[in-house]
Amino acid sequence: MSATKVLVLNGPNLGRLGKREPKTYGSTTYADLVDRLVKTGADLGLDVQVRQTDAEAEMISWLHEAADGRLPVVLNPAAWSHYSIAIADAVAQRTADLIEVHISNIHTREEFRHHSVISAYATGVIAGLGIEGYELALRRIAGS
Ligand code: CA2
Repeated sequence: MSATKVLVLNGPNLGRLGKREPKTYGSTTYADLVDRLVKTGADLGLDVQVRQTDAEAEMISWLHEAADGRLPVVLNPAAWSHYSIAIADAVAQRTADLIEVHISNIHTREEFRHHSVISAYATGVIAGLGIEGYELALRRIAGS
């Protein structure tokens, strides 16, 4: 049987992981995150594709691709979490599990980060567990 394809989609500024703000986002670089998630996915029998964009239109096209292909998604919408109805509308079209992940605990940070407009349309939400949150999301997808 072929491996289940999963998209791990990352929003704006997450390509800067490991380069700035290690106290908030850890010291793992984006390249290391990609390697780790591809390896974790392979161990779980998943074909994981990790992508990052700073462009909202590109993220929406990836969410459409997932919806049309019935692909599960792990999504860190980054700052879009807090205001993008366009991303929320694209997530609402999902046809498979979509788990929202935040590296930091958005609920202990500035007030404007406490609410995610995406969460109502996600299967579940993981926040504050660092990059392990992505791996837990993949485990959940592998088991479902
Ligand atoms: O905790 C998360 O994963 C966030 O989604 C990250 C977003 C932030 O806007 C959300 O409130 C919470 C920001 C991503 C910025 O990532 C950086 C990583 C390293 C250095 C600078 C920014």
